[in-house]
Amino acid sequence: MEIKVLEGVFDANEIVAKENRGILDKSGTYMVNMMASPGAGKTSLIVKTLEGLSGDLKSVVIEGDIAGKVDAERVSDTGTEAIQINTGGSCHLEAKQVNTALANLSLEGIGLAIVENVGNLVCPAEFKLGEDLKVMILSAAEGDDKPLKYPLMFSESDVLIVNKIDLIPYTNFNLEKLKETVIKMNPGVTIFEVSCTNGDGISEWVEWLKKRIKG
Ligand SMILES: Nc1nc2c(ncn2[C@@H]2O[C@H](COP(=O)(O)OP(=O)(O)OP(=O)(O)O)[C@@H](O)[C@H]2O)c(=O)[nH]1
Ligand SMILES: [Mg+2]
Ligand SMILES: [Zn+2]
Repeated sequence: MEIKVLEGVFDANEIVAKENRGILDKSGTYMVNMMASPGAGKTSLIVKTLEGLSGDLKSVVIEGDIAGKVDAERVSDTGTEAIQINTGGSCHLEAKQVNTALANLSLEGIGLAIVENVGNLVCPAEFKLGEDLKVMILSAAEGDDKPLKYPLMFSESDVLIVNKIDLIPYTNFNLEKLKETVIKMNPGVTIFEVSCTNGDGISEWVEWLKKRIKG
């Protein structure tokens, strides 16, 4: 019996990702894809980032969730336009969903689009969205062994943000060990250490992002 190989699924995604890239280039919009497991602090970091950027850059947020609009509401409360994608069960975002979101936003004058991917440490890393920057967040509460168990996201990401560093004293999380493991897997990665709760490290990340967007 002939075995079907589903390579085409990814090819089709890449075609739409390139289309997204074209749309973003036209409007001069920088797009960040934020990925992490559920509850690591994606929405918290997005809100902190928007606060840090205030006035410097007009932004929009594309929220990906299986269901609900809780995160889009949290972002919208900051005064930034947010659009919610409900994947209806799928555990990652694909380029076509982002394409639809981009078509429903007015990108004129928008310098930054932040995408919050579905909370999942596995497959969001496999799907290009047309982004400029892949950012992954790992919270200290999740353990320093995660790069060894979920290698793709750690090796694919341009930036690793270690969040919830305020919790480190209450855990066995070894920050130095984590950084050593990740750098071995991904020597080009840029690492930030932050707490969305007390604001530690947020300005370093925001300043770095601003410079990166300016090119
Ligand atoms: N102690 C501590 N708690 C944090 C920090 N950042 C976020 N939290 C809390 O962690 C929980 C999850 O944060 P969210 O920002 O909703 O996480 P998320 O990754 O967007 O979650 P999903 O969208 O459901 O995948 C919330 O109760 C936050 O208040 C932090 O730096 N320190
Ligand atoms: Mg969220
Ligand atoms: Zn998935």
